[in-house]
Amino acid sequence: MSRLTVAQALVRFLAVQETERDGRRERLIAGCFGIFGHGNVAGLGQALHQYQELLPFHPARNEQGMVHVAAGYARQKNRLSTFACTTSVGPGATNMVTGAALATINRLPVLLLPSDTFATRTPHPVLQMLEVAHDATVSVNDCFRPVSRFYERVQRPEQLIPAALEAMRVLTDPAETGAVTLALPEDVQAEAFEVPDAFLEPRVWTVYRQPPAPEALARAAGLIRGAKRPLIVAGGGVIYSEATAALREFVDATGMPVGETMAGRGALLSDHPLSMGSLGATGAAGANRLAHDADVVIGIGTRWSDFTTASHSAFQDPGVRFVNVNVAAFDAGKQSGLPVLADARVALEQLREALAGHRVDAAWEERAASESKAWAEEVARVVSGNGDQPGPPSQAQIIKEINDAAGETGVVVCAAGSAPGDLHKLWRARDPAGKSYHVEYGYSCMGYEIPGGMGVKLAAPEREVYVLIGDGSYLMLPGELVTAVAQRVPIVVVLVDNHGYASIGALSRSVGSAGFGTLYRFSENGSVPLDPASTEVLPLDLAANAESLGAWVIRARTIEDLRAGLAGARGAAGPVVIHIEADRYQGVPGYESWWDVPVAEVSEEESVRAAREAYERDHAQQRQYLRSWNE
Ligand SMILES: Cc1ncc(C[n+]2csc(CCOP(=O)(O)OP(=O)(O)O)c2C)c(N)n1
Ligand SMILES: [Mg+2]
Repeated sequence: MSRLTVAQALVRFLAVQETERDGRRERLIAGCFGIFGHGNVAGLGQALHQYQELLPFHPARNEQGMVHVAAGYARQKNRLSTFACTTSVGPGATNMVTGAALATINRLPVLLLPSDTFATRTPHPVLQMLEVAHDATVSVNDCFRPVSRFYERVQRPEQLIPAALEAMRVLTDPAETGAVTLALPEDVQAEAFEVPDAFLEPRVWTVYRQPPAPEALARAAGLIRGAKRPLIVAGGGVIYSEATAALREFVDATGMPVGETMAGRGALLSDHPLSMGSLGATGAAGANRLAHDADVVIGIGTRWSDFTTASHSAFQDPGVRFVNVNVAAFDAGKQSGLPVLADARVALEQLREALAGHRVDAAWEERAASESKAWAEEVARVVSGNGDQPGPPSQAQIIKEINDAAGETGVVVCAAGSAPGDLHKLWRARDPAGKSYHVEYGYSCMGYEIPGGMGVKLAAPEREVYVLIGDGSYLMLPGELVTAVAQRVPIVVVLVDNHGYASIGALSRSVGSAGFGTLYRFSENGSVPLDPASTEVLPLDLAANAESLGAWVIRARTIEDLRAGLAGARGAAGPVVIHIEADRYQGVPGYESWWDVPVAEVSEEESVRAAREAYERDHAQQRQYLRSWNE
């Protein structure tokens, strides 16, 4: 027994947790990010100071940002390691709610330690406390409940022990993982108790590879054997389970084409003849044409988001059936599919054996291979820009430069704006482990890019990390650049400035609303200017802004400047920001796809009425996927 405060016991505990998969071990909690206030300065602040050698502490600039660092790190580590994040009470705590939602939606482990108001309640109402007159057990931290996979408020010191153990279990369970929140009242953090030695001893959390039930495997093999036009949809689960080699072997053995989700992009090398690239709303032409006709769709490690299914319009065969390989029963049950509850790698290996000697119809395979080739040519065309036309380069050209600079192992990090869709279509994945493409598109959270990229670099210092960020996203959360400067994290941030929200501007035009409110401009009478043709932009200098935060800034005007900047940024000792203007209106087109964004049913505006008509036509393509796998 040792007499320790709750915070001291927690820090000592976190420092000795490990994960293990396939016999490889690593630290579960790599360190702790934090911002101190009265809620945690004497509790966790004191403990982290005392045990600096055991659990490294990293000061952050914004609580949301530090959760993004943890999420980016966890994703790069295939969910086997993450960071803890400590905050004060009140605003510091609730600043983490967005980060928690992002982690939970993307199924990424992050450990959140918001401080809470006094368990004793004696000094209440304490600074920054929300008073709920009818329910004294409520605090602002209850906002974490819906966005956490495990939540507990530790009201007594002894409660730390079961809470901490349960937290580790959820963090390391691939089916349950997400944000885990332990709310720590400020008085309880500093309270001492007798801590059993066993609680402080090293503990290993094994991540087992769950094999599929034999019946499920047999049924899946039967369905696939009977398929005339099968299509694999590779999701993030393929990459997290390190199943990219198993996927390649499966594809080589069976001749089945593969489309990829946002999280699964890069699961198969882009040059593979059966790699169809991106699928769905931001999908490649060939991938979407195959999806249209597929009769059996094998989803592996996907949560079937609306971008993947093109809002339930991608798969049009009236008899289409789904096989869902997933560690989470919740996802395995979607689309009336045959659930194959299993680790992606084991399932792919066993399916390959069960299908030994089987190969898809030659015509289907040939069609896929020719679509894959045609798509590579289309990508090459789109990224080559528009010749010698004056004006800033297109985003597609910028993506090509980053793709070339990244080579085989560089990682592109992105989250919101027009870049994720463009990247999904255009990125040529060249890393056999599938780790070159890191687009956070579960929450598509503006502001994730810089801290998320920092997390990636901390997890994989040997890789070059390229953060692709729009001016809008940059303005949401530039502060973590300071953290990257302070910690000398050499990420390369390519800041694409098109003076506003180009993606939402295009979306607004497509629903008939003329890009309303999406350009950065001076307001008129407290409102946005009514003249959509007005081109006067705000005198913002985001390059100077980045410079003022301590980053090394390169101002690129041409695509050649960008290329030179990317080459020059190599080997920098801290973050480099390459600022470049991009053409606001020269977007990458959509290919054989649709995304359900509802259009006003009635309007005085002709443009809206026209958009509504188009919407109703497209909407008729929406399907419910009700045919059961065993029909
Ligand atoms: C936190 C947050 N708020 C709002 C949105 C909705 N949204 C998606 S993209 C976008 C604009 C992004 O602008 P920018 O980063 O400049 O990229 P661009 O669209 O110009 O490519 C907005 C407002 C979001 N995804 N995240
Ligand atoms: Mg922009």
